[in-house]
Amino acid sequence: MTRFSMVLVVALCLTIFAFPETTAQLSRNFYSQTCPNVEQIVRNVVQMKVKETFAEKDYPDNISLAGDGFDVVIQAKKDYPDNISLAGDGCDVVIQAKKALDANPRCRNKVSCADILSLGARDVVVVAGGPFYEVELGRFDGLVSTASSVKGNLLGPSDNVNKLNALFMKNNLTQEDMIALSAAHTLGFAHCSKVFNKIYNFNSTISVDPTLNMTYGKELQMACPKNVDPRIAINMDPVTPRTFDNVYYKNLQQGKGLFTSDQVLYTDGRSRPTVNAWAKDSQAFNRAFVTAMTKLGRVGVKNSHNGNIRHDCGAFN
Ligand SMILES: *[C@@H]1O[C@H](CO)[C@@H](O)[C@H](O)[C@H]1NC(C)=O
Ligand SMILES: *[C@@H]1O[C@H](CO)[C@@H](O)[C@H](O)[C@H]1NC(C)=O
Ligand SMILES: *[C@@H]1O[C@H](CO)[C@@H](O)[C@H](O)[C@H]1NC(C)=O
Ligand SMILES: *[C@@H]1O[C@H](CO)[C@@H](O)[C@H](O)[C@H]1NC(C)=O
Ligand SMILES: *[C@H]1O[C@H](CO)[C@@H](O)[C@H](O)[C@H]1NC(C)=O
Repeated sequence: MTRFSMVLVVALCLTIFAFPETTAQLSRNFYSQTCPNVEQIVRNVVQMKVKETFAEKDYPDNISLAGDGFDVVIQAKKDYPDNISLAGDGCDVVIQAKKALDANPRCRNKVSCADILSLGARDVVVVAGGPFYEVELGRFDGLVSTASSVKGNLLGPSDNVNKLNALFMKNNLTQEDMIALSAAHTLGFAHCSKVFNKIYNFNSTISVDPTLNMTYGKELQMACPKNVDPRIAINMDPVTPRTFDNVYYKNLQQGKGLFTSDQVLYTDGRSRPTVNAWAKDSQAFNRAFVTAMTKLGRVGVKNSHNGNIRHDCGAFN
């Protein structure tokens, strides 16, 4: 899927690396004795990846994505089925950072993939102009990773506010957290297939989504013709796709939410006031985002009894 926007997908990747259960002891200086440079090492890899991504001349037409729009970082160039790209290229930044850490004798096999992912998500936000925040560390990596075990923990592009709230609530996150984390779609790309229902009248009885801004709808139809190459990716934020900002909410006010699950935040009277507030006040949004990311980072944390430190982030030890 994507190479750049790492954020909500964090929710997704966290479920891959660390499944819910007990809460281990998290702290900001967890690696101060074992790997004091962990933050710098991860940041360097993330910064390099972002630079590489944007240096590509053919950006973004030639970039194919994975995932369901809650998309992450990486270089998924051809494996477009969601599960394949996430398992493979989808977590490439994490794998690269792990390599960089393990090249350092002190850090070797000390830093969990789940922690690398949490740091990397923060670093992408910062590189893209979003808020800095301290990341709590000390997660272990999960010992189980199956499609069936994450099934109930993934959102879809057509989900409504009830579904969004239910899933977040299950993970001790509020509607505010949900709306804040949805702004991860201020960065990154998605596959055209995820918006076909929204931009084409496949059924004569169903018209094009009435909440869609028709100017934007026409642009989407141009970018995503019906016979589009399934690898083609489109920006999730059509206005400031490379900047982490509250334009995501301004877009929703204008009917420019890419997914139904974005636009419903404005359509639904329960979430609309928050969308309006954060469209107006970027500092309030930044604060809410940091709060929500920190809470998300506490969900399902593994400890040394039910997790370990993976040697290879893409495989069990
Ligand atoms: C991806 O999902 C498809 C269908 O759901 C399944 O057949 C395939 O084995 C999965 N691939 C991986 C790598 O999990
Ligand atoms: C949610 O919070 C409750 C009470 O603190 C806790 O028992 C439960 O494990 C938490 N759920 C998750 C998914 O972290
Ligand atoms: C078209 O309508 C049928 C029957 O109402 C429905 O099952 C199907 O999901 C619809 N397809 C799309 C693309 O909306
Ligand atoms: C739709 O988008 C256009 C162009 O970006 C904008 O000028 C217009 O105000 C939007 N329409 C609505 C209803 O917000
Ligand atoms: C994009 O596609 C072209 C032609 O298919 C290929 O030559 C190029 O390497 C691709 N670029 C990326 C970044 O995948």
